[in-house]
Amino acid sequence: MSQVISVQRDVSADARHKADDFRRMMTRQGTLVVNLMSSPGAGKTSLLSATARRFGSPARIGILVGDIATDRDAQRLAHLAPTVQLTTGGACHLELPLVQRGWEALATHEVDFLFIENVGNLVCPASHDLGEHRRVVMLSTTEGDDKPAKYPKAFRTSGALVISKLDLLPHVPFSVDAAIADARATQPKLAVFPLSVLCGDGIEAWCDYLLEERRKLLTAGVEAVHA
Ligand SMILES: Nc1nc2c(ncn2[C@@H]2O[C@H](COP(=O)(O)OP(=O)(O)OP(=O)(O)O)[C@@H](O)[C@H]2O)c(=O)[nH]1
Ligand SMILES: [Mg+2]
Repeated sequence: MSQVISVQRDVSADARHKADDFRRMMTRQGTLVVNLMSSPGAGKTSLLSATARRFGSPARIGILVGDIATDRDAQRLAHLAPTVQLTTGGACHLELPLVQRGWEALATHEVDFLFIENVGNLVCPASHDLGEHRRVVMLSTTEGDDKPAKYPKAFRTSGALVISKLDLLPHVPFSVDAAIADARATQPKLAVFPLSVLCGDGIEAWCDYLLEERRKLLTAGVEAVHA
Protein backbone atom coordinates (compact mmCIF):
# COMPACT_ATOMS: atom_id res chain seq x y z
CA MET A 1 0.00 0.00 0.00
CA SER A 2 1.36 3.44 -0.85
CA GLN A 3 0.71 6.72 0.89
CA VAL A 4 0.96 10.28 -0.44
CA ILE A 5 2.27 12.89 1.97
CA SER A 6 1.72 16.51 1.01
CA VAL A 7 4.40 18.88 2.32
CA GLN A 8 2.25 21.88 1.32
CA ARG A 9 5.17 24.01 0.24
CA ASP A 10 7.19 24.70 -2.86
CA VAL A 11 10.41 22.77 -2.23
CA SER A 12 12.27 24.84 -4.81
CA ALA A 13 11.32 28.12 -3.12
CA ASP A 14 14.41 28.14 -0.87
CA ALA A 15 16.72 27.78 -3.85
CA ARG A 16 14.86 30.55 -5.67
CA HIS A 17 15.12 32.92 -2.71
CA LYS A 18 18.83 32.23 -2.34
CA ALA A 19 19.40 32.92 -6.04
CA ASP A 20 17.42 36.16 -5.72
CA ASP A 21 19.51 37.18 -2.71
CA PHE A 22 22.77 36.57 -4.60
CA ARG A 23 21.44 38.46 -7.64
CA ARG A 24 20.39 41.39 -5.44
CA MET A 25 23.80 41.53 -3.77
CA MET A 26 25.51 41.60 -7.17
CA THR A 27 23.10 44.28 -8.42
CA ARG A 28 23.92 46.44 -5.41
CA GLN A 29 27.63 46.29 -6.14
CA GLY A 30 27.17 46.84 -9.88
CA THR A 31 28.42 43.47 -11.07
CA LEU A 32 26.54 42.01 -14.05
CA VAL A 33 26.38 38.22 -13.67
CA VAL A 34 26.27 36.25 -16.94
CA ASN A 35 25.57 32.50 -17.03
CA LEU A 36 26.96 31.04 -20.26
CA MET A 37 25.47 27.69 -21.35
CA SER A 38 26.13 25.43 -24.33
CA SER A 39 26.89 21.90 -25.42
CA PRO A 40 30.45 20.67 -24.78
CA GLY A 41 32.93 22.36 -27.09
CA ALA A 42 30.66 25.06 -28.54
CA GLY A 43 33.34 27.61 -27.69
CA LYS A 44 32.47 29.05 -24.26
CA THR A 45 36.03 29.29 -22.96
CA SER A 46 37.24 30.64 -26.30
CA LEU A 47 34.56 33.35 -26.21
CA LEU A 48 35.45 34.31 -22.64
CA SER A 49 39.12 34.58 -23.66
CA ALA A 50 38.19 36.86 -26.56
CA THR A 51 35.88 38.90 -24.32
CA ALA A 52 38.57 39.39 -21.67
CA ARG A 53 41.09 40.39 -24.34
CA ARG A 54 38.64 42.85 -25.88
CA PHE A 55 37.84 44.48 -22.53
CA GLY A 56 41.56 44.96 -22.01
CA SER A 57 43.85 44.81 -19.06
CA PRO A 58 43.29 45.10 -16.22
CA ALA A 59 39.93 43.71 -17.21
CA ARG A 60 37.24 44.38 -14.61
CA ILE A 61 35.93 40.86 -14.97
CA GLY A 62 35.89 37.69 -12.91
CA ILE A 63 35.30 34.22 -14.25
CA LEU A 64 33.93 31.05 -12.65
CA VAL A 65 34.34 28.10 -14.94
CA GLY A 66 32.45 24.85 -14.44
CA ASP A 67 33.57 21.42 -15.55
CA ILE A 68 33.03 17.85 -14.43
CA ALA A 69 36.78 17.31 -14.19
CA THR A 70 40.15 19.12 -14.62
CA ASP A 71 41.09 22.78 -14.26
CA ARG A 72 42.09 23.12 -17.89
CA ASP A 73 39.63 25.90 -18.71
CA ALA A 74 40.80 27.92 -15.69
CA GLN A 75 44.38 27.49 -16.87
CA ARG A 76 43.40 28.93 -20.25
CA LEU A 77 41.73 31.97 -18.68
CA ALA A 78 43.77 32.75 -15.56
CA HIS A 79 46.30 35.00 -17.33
CA LEU A 80 43.45 37.16 -18.66
CA ALA A 81 41.26 37.66 -15.57
CA PRO A 82 40.76 36.39 -12.01
CA THR A 83 39.40 32.89 -12.55
CA VAL A 84 38.22 30.08 -10.31
CA GLN A 85 37.61 26.55 -11.58
CA LEU A 86 34.46 24.91 -10.24
CA THR A 87 34.79 21.14 -10.53
CA THR A 88 31.53 19.29 -10.04
CA GLY A 89 33.02 15.79 -9.75
CA GLY A 90 30.29 14.32 -11.92
CA ALA A 91 27.32 16.67 -11.84
CA CYS A 92 26.29 17.82 -15.31
CA HIS A 93 25.49 21.42 -14.29
CA LEU A 94 26.41 24.11 -11.77
CA GLU A 95 24.31 24.97 -8.74
CA LEU A 96 24.26 28.14 -6.67
CA PRO A 97 26.17 26.89 -3.56
CA LEU A 98 29.22 26.02 -5.70
CA VAL A 99 28.95 29.36 -7.51
CA GLN A 100 28.88 31.18 -4.16
CA ARG A 101 31.98 29.30 -3.01
CA GLY A 102 33.70 30.24 -6.26
CA TRP A 103 32.72 33.87 -5.83
CA GLU A 104 34.19 33.88 -2.32
CA ALA A 105 37.41 32.33 -3.66
CA LEU A 106 37.90 34.87 -6.47
CA ALA A 107 40.95 37.06 -6.01
CA THR A 108 38.79 40.19 -6.22
CA HIS A 109 35.16 41.16 -5.84
CA GLU A 110 35.63 44.50 -7.59
CA VAL A 111 34.49 43.43 -11.01
CA ASP A 112 32.00 44.87 -13.48
CA PHE A 113 31.21 41.45 -14.94
CA LEU A 114 31.11 38.00 -13.40
CA PHE A 115 31.01 35.33 -16.10
CA ILE A 116 29.94 31.83 -15.14
CA GLU A 117 30.85 29.21 -17.74
CA ASN A 118 28.41 26.39 -17.05
CA VAL A 119 29.26 22.72 -17.55
CA GLY A 120 28.98 21.80 -21.25
CA ASN A 121 25.41 20.53 -21.50
CA LEU A 122 22.33 21.97 -23.18
CA VAL A 123 19.83 20.28 -20.85
CA CYS A 124 20.39 20.34 -17.05
CA PRO A 125 21.97 23.83 -16.69
CA ALA A 126 18.73 25.38 -17.96
CA SER A 127 16.92 24.23 -14.80
CA HIS A 128 19.23 25.91 -12.27
CA ASP A 129 19.15 29.60 -11.37
CA LEU A 130 22.69 30.63 -10.43
CA GLY A 131 21.69 34.14 -9.39
CA GLU A 132 22.60 35.49 -12.81
CA HIS A 133 21.23 38.67 -14.38
CA ARG A 134 21.61 37.38 -17.91
CA ARG A 135 21.56 33.85 -19.20
CA VAL A 136 23.28 33.38 -22.56
CA VAL A 137 22.96 30.23 -24.65
CA MET A 138 25.61 29.41 -27.23
CA LEU A 139 25.19 27.24 -30.32
CA SER A 140 28.04 26.45 -32.70
CA THR A 141 27.64 25.87 -36.42
CA THR A 142 28.99 22.32 -36.12
CA GLU A 143 26.12 21.21 -33.85
CA GLY A 144 23.29 21.57 -36.36
CA ASP A 145 20.67 24.30 -36.70
CA ASP A 146 17.92 22.04 -35.29
CA LYS A 147 19.09 22.32 -31.67
CA PRO A 148 16.95 25.31 -30.55
CA ALA A 149 13.79 23.34 -31.32
CA LYS A 150 15.12 20.14 -29.74
CA TYR A 151 16.42 21.68 -26.50
CA PRO A 152 13.91 24.50 -26.02
CA LYS A 153 14.36 25.25 -22.31
CA ALA A 154 17.94 26.49 -22.70
CA PHE A 155 16.73 28.92 -25.36
CA ARG A 156 13.44 29.86 -23.70
CA THR A 157 15.14 30.88 -20.46
CA SER A 158 17.95 32.87 -22.10
CA GLY A 159 18.19 36.55 -22.93
CA ALA A 160 20.77 36.15 -25.67
CA LEU A 161 21.88 33.57 -28.23
CA VAL A 162 25.47 33.42 -29.45
CA ILE A 163 25.94 31.51 -32.71
CA SER A 164 29.62 30.59 -32.74
CA LYS A 165 32.18 29.25 -35.25
CA LEU A 166 30.75 31.28 -38.14
CA ASP A 167 34.04 30.75 -39.97
CA LEU A 168 33.06 27.09 -40.46
CA LEU A 169 29.83 27.91 -42.33
CA PRO A 170 31.32 27.09 -45.76
CA HIS A 171 32.07 23.56 -44.52
CA VAL A 172 28.98 22.54 -42.55
CA PRO A 173 25.26 22.33 -43.32
CA PHE A 174 23.94 25.00 -40.95
CA SER A 175 21.38 27.72 -41.63
CA VAL A 176 21.87 30.72 -39.34
CA ASP A 177 18.40 31.97 -40.30
CA ALA A 178 16.74 28.64 -39.45
CA ALA A 179 18.50 28.45 -36.08
CA ILE A 180 17.46 32.01 -35.23
CA ALA A 181 13.87 31.40 -36.37
CA ASP A 182 13.53 28.29 -34.17
CA ALA A 183 15.19 29.99 -31.21
CA ARG A 184 12.95 33.06 -31.50
CA ALA A 185 9.87 30.84 -31.85
CA THR A 186 10.79 29.63 -28.37
CA GLN A 187 11.93 32.99 -26.98
CA PRO A 188 10.93 36.00 -29.13
CA LYS A 189 13.04 38.45 -27.09
CA LEU A 190 16.38 36.72 -27.72
CA ALA A 191 19.20 39.05 -28.72
CA VAL A 192 21.34 37.21 -31.29
CA PHE A 193 25.10 37.43 -31.79
CA PRO A 194 26.60 35.43 -34.67
CA LEU A 195 30.38 35.44 -34.27
CA SER A 196 33.69 33.72 -34.81
CA VAL A 197 36.33 33.77 -32.13
CA LEU A 198 38.85 32.48 -34.66
CA CYS A 199 38.37 35.42 -37.04
CA GLY A 200 37.14 38.01 -34.54
CA ASP A 201 33.91 38.69 -36.44
CA GLY A 202 31.04 39.71 -34.15
CA ILE A 203 33.11 40.05 -30.97
CA GLU A 204 32.66 43.83 -30.86
CA ALA A 205 28.85 43.58 -31.05
CA TRP A 206 28.89 40.93 -28.29
CA CYS A 207 31.00 43.12 -26.01
CA ASP A 208 28.81 46.16 -26.76
CA TYR A 209 25.80 44.08 -25.68
CA LEU A 210 27.50 43.23 -22.38
CA LEU A 211 28.35 46.89 -21.72
CA GLU A 212 24.78 47.93 -22.52
CA GLU A 213 23.31 45.27 -20.23
CA ARG A 214 25.53 46.45 -17.39
CA ARG A 215 24.57 50.07 -18.07
CA LYS A 216 20.91 49.02 -17.76
CA LEU A 217 21.68 47.23 -14.52
CA LEU A 218 23.26 50.38 -13.08
CA THR A 219 20.59 52.80 -14.27
CA ALA A 220 17.34 50.86 -14.09
CA GLY A 221 17.28 50.81 -10.31
CA VAL A 222 15.30 47.59 -10.40
CA GLU A 223 16.22 43.97 -10.29
CA ALA A 224 17.26 42.62 -13.67
CA VAL A 225 16.44 38.95 -13.98
CA HIS A 226 17.05 36.48 -16.74
CA ALA A 227 14.29 36.06 -19.28
N1 LIG B 1 36.70 27.18 -36.11
C1 LIG B 1 36.46 27.66 -34.89
N2 LIG B 1 36.79 26.94 -33.81
C2 LIG B 1 36.51 27.48 -32.59
C3 LIG B 1 35.92 28.74 -32.44
N3 LIG B 1 35.74 28.96 -31.10
C4 LIG B 1 36.24 27.88 -30.48
N4 LIG B 1 36.71 26.98 -31.37
C5 LIG B 1 37.35 25.69 -31.08
O1 LIG B 1 36.37 24.81 -30.53
C6 LIG B 1 36.97 23.94 -29.58
C7 LIG B 1 36.22 24.02 -28.27
O2 LIG B 1 36.34 25.33 -27.76
P1 LIG B 1 36.18 25.66 -26.21
O3 LIG B 1 36.29 27.13 -26.07
O4 LIG B 1 37.09 24.80 -25.41
O5 LIG B 1 34.68 25.17 -25.98
P2 LIG B 1 33.88 25.06 -24.59
O6 LIG B 1 32.45 25.33 -24.91
O7 LIG B 1 34.50 25.92 -23.57
O8 LIG B 1 34.09 23.52 -24.24
P3 LIG B 1 33.72 22.79 -22.83
O9 LIG B 1 34.18 23.68 -21.72
O10 LIG B 1 34.48 21.51 -22.90
O11 LIG B 1 32.24 22.59 -22.84
C8 LIG B 1 38.43 24.37 -29.48
O12 LIG B 1 39.21 23.53 -30.27
C9 LIG B 1 38.41 25.79 -30.02
O13 LIG B 1 39.65 26.17 -30.58
C10 LIG B 1 35.60 29.50 -33.59
O14 LIG B 1 35.08 30.61 -33.57
N5 LIG B 1 35.89 28.90 -34.81
MG1 LIG C 1 35.16 25.45 -21.65
